[in-house]
Amino acid sequence: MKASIGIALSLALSVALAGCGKQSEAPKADEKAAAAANDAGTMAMPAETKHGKGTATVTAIDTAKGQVTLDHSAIVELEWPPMTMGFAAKPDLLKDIKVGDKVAFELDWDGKAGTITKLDKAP
Ligand SMILES: [Cu+2]
Repeated sequence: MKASIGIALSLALSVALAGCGKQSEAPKADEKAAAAANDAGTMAMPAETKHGKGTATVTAIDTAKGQVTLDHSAIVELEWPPMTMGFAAKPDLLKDIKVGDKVAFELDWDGKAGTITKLDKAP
């Protein structure tokens, strides 16, 4: 019982890792899913949304597109190492933030893209 939960958990974590930032090696299951998705038009594979939080330095902001690039520290909830990557963010969250700011943030990760749900200047 415990072993199978552990295996399921590590599988879920490797999927999350594979989706984060890099797209070098797609697992075979993903290729099949992609082929199936092509057959079904624009249907995407359902993915569980995960929530994570961390700290970062802002490296770029695009309020028009609603995007922010963060040089973030490790995010334990998503098993992510530190890296720089872009996230979607509502313009409202970005209005008091500028490049170079240290921030504390929370995000939703759907397996492919991250959306910032909370963004505050770090004290
Ligand atoms: Cu990342």
